[in-house]
Amino acid sequence: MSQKNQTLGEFIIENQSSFKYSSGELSRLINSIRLAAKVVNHEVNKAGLVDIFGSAGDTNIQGEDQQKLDVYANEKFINAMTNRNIVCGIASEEEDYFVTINSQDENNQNKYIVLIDPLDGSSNIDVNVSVGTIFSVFRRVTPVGTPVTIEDFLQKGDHQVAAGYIIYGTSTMLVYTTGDGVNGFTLNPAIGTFYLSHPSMEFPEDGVIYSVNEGNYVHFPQGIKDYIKYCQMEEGDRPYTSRYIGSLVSDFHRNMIKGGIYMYPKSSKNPNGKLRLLYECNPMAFLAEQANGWASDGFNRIMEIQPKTLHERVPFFVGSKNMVGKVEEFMKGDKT
Ligand code: AHM
Ligand code: MG
Repeated sequence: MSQKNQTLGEFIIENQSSFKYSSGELSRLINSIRLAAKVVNHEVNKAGLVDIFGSAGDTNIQGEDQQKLDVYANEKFINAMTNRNIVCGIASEEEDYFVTINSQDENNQNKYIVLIDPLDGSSNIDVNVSVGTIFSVFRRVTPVGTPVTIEDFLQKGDHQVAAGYIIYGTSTMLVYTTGDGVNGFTLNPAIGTFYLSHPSMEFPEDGVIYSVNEGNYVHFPQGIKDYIKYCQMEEGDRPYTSRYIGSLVSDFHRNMIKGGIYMYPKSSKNPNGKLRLLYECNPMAFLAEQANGWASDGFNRIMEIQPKTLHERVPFFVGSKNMVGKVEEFMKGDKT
């Protein structure tokens, strides 16, 4: 029985057997993400010292090259997973193509592939706003021991075996699911340990927060314009409150706790929206559904979309069930 104050390490061991493909490998994978998260957290927390230590491309006072934090995070997460012989392939929002791991080794029995957005919302770093890491885990579909192929990565979100995010915020948290609910762990930075602080997280079925970049309003489809007007109209608990950090992980996290919807619709500027199906939408959709929420592209369930390319984008609506349902109703009436 999981309990508050349990460490992430204890939680992983205790829950390993409840995972249907349990072999310990997935536990080791989550462990490697936990370790990389701590390293990246340390670096993200120092970001404000950039004027003292030097910015990307500079050499710092100790003679070390300074990297952009998203490049740094990408390296740390990929290294943590690669060096431990856990996964057979990784695709990252930071890389053009997927990385194959130990493909030549016939004894390589690694079954998992990972898709990762190492530092989402990184344009917020300069202004001290929370950013996040998002990850999605699948079992490979090609035979174990052979090189991974694009087919292993282009799976529907429905086939995810785990997904999660790390939020580098006022506290650093790791929130993840292996298909058995969503649990959140908060880092105690003094001792470098994550503790179970938010067991069984759930979106309230309804909420009063809508999160969208309203600066794009005139470019949105009519259905979304109508929904935004609906949110602003006086009736019942409306007008709703608008909260938009512009950092998906942070907006999602707040909405999951308080009840709300995050939207990145298509627009005349971005016909497929902005967010990436594989690195951002699928993992957040899996978490949302595991937390009693919902995720849609306005018409279809996100996790049923068949991906065609690694970096494809998709309109994204995620959050409290009834709110996402309402957007779908408005989009049905949209003839634009
Ligand atoms: P990124 O992957 O380049 O960081 O972009 C994703 C981010 C999300 O975290 C955030 O919700 C969105 O972009 C904000 O976009 P915009 O500035 O267009 O509102
Ligand atoms: Mg991103």
